Amino acid sequence: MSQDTRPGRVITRYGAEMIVEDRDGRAHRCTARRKLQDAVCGDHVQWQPSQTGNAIVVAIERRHNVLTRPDLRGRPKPIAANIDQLVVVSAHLPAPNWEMVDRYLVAAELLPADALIVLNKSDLADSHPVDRGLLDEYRALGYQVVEVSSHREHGLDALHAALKDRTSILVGLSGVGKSSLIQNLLPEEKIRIGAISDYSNKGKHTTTSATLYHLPRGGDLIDSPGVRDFSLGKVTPAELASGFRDIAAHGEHCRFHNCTHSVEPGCAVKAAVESGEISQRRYRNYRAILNGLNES
Ligand SMILES: Nc1nc2c(ncn2[C@@H]2O[C@H](COP(=O)(O)OP(=O)(O)OP(=O)(O)O)[C@@H](O)[C@H]2O)c(=O)[nH]1
Ligand SMILES: [Mg+2]
Ligand SMILES: [Zn+2]
Repeated sequence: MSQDTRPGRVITRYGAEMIVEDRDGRAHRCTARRKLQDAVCGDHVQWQPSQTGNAIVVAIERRHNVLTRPDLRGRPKPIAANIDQLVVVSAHLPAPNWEMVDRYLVAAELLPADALIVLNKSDLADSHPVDRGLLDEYRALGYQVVEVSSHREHGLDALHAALKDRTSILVGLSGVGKSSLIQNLLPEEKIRIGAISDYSNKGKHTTTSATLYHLPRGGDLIDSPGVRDFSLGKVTPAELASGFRDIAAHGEHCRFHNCTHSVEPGCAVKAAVESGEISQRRYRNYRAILNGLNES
């Protein structure tokens, strides 16, 4: 490699072009070498400046993990890399899809990354109530649940604290307010947000590419394009069970070590569902995902 190869981190990517931030926090427009087409937001890279046009990304550092989403043909498409925490954002409106939340929680366990559950638009709690019992259920499983309103700037301190000193990514349905939360957490960086979305030149408010921001109180936060649904892609039944904390804990006591907790005798998970230690809802979600794995 030439001497003028420098370290940087991919902030965002649009097609073949990306923005790479250098060690001093300066942004550079880069193109990837053809073999490196899969560099994504959050990747640590080596790049070379150029006098004539875009700088060039010449190498991607080894990733800790990469969050993927199945594309239209079901192939895993990388969204963002080197993630410490998956922030699963729901809202009072659109109504939460708790099955999808469970799938994201499995994805977090498998990355591996921590998971944080955020419920936004608490200003709409009276007109669009959610089942509070479900929030308690997730808290009992050990997940932190933070309720916020980006319109009323409610709950942002708790969110700041939960995002400190690591790289987190906001995921969830389109329209739950992920980008609005970023705007609230980074009031003094609005110009930069504007600059980056101008660069995308799509003229839409909805997010089209994962983009990394630096939080004023420490930590990095990636905004990602919302989804209509999220599926896990290729996972094994054992991986799936390990992603459900409640099921994994009881699954150690099943008669068969490779129990899928569906039809086997001596299943400690089914016993725990019957005794109420595991919620019927979580078990139904587990079975629904398991059935989906058998079909694909
Ligand atoms: N009432 C209310 N509306 C909100 C709140 N936060 C965001 N919104 C509105 O929800 C809509 C969607 O907000 P966005 O921030 O674009 O949502 P997003 O999750 O980034 O959407 P995608 O980029 O499509 O994934 C906008 O009209 C926001 O003004 C909130 O706390 N309360
Ligand atoms: Mg958005
Ligand atoms: Zn079992």
